[in-house]
Amino acid sequence: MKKLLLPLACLCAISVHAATINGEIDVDELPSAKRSSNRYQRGAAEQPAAPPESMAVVYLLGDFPQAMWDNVPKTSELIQRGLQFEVSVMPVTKGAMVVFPNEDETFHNVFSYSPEKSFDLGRYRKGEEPGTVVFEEPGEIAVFCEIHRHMRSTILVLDTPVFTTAGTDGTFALENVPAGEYELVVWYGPGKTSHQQISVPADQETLTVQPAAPGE
Ligand SMILES: [Cu+2]
Repeated sequence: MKKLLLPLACLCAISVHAATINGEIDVDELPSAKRSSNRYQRGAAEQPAAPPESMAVVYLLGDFPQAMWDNVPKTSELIQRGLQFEVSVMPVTKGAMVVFPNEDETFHNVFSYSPEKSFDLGRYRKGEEPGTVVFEEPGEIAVFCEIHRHMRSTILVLDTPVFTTAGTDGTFALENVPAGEYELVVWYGPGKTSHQQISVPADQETLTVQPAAPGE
């Protein structure tokens, strides 16, 4: 009987000893989103919606069981609506496919020149088949629209299954983190991150961390 239980020991440890990591990032470090909408051409027939709020992404680097990699979403959507990308940043795990639906009556043409993944989806509008891209390499993928120069977003391709987007108040929670040693990374905006080592003890259900300032 004891032998039969052994293969499950690892999975049991994850569910029993997984912790939630709470924290709050400094929202004053987030870039202002206001600047981009001012660039929209005057007299244009359609005015863009407010740009998406700047958001921080929080993630852990370390060793994770295969089951955690297997459980991350394989597909995400970055919607274009109101002549804006719906979010300022979208974190995905490497290998994920991103679909780019256009919910506007007008055409968009999403593209990126980022070295980890460059692409050009061509023009399509609401109701047409959206373009898709699979992101295999971790990196910070700057995404634009060829037609509307104010439109911008970032796809953050991560080498980890453990990540979250902080709320607009800066708070975040990383859930189901197995005990272990990790690097906690906060992404505040393009090229702006903080890094720190954290330790998740096996006997703790919640852990509160104070994220380092960007550049550390
Ligand atoms: Cu566009």
